[in-house]
Amino acid sequence: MKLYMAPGSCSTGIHILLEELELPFEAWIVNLPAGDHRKPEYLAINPKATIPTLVRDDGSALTEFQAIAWWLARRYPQARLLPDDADGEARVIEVMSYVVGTIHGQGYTRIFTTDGYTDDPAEHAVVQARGREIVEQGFALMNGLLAGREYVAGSFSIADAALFYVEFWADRIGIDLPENCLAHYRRMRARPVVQRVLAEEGYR
Ligand SMILES: N[C@@H](CCC(=O)N[C@@H](CS)C(=O)NCC(=O)O)C(=O)O
Repeated sequence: MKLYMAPGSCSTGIHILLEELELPFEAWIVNLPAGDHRKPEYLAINPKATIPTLVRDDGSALTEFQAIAWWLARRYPQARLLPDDADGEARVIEVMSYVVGTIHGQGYTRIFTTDGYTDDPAEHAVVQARGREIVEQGFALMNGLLAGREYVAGSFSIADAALFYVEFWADRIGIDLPENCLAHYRRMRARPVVQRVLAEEGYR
C-alpha cells in the first residue's frame, strides 16, 4: 500500500494505525506548502487534493481520515482497533468524526489556513481566535468523555489516533490541553509505535 502523507499533519494518525497494524507500506510525502497536492499527478490519485490518501494493494485510492481508519480496522481486525459491538463502534466513529470534522475541520483550519476564510489580513486575528475557541471547546468535550478512561473506547482504537493528531497540534502551537486530554496525549506518546512514527516524521 502507499500512504500519501505530510509529516506532522492529520495523516500522522493514519501513519500510526498502519504501524500499529504492522502493515508494510510506502510513504509518499506530499509537499503541501509547495502545492504538490494540487498538481495533476496527485489530483489523478485524489481529486479532492487532500491528504491522507491510502492506495490499497488493488490500486484503488481511499480518502478521508475516517474512511481510511475504519477500513484499516475492519480489514485487519486482529489488532482490535474497533469495539466488537455496533454501539461501541458507532461511539468510536462519533468521536473520530467530531475530531476530524469539527476540531480539525472547523477549528485548526481557521488557525493554519486563515487565508481560506478571509482575503483581508486585518481579519486574520479574529478568524484565528474563533478557530482557537472551537478547538478549546472541542477539547473540553473530549476531556469529559475521557474521564475515568485511558482511551476513547476504553482500549486503544482508531479514534485515539485521530484525537492524538489534534492534541499533537495543540502541543506544537501552545494550546493548553485539559487534564484528561493531556493524560491521553502523554499515554499516546508513551506508545512505542507513536514514538517511532514521530521520529520517522522528524519529531522528537
Ligand atoms: N476531510 C479530509 C481532510 C483532510 C485534510 O484537511 N488534510 C489536510 C492536511 S492535515 C490537507 O490535505 N490540506 C491541504 C488542503 O486542504 O489544501 C480528511 O478527513 O482526510
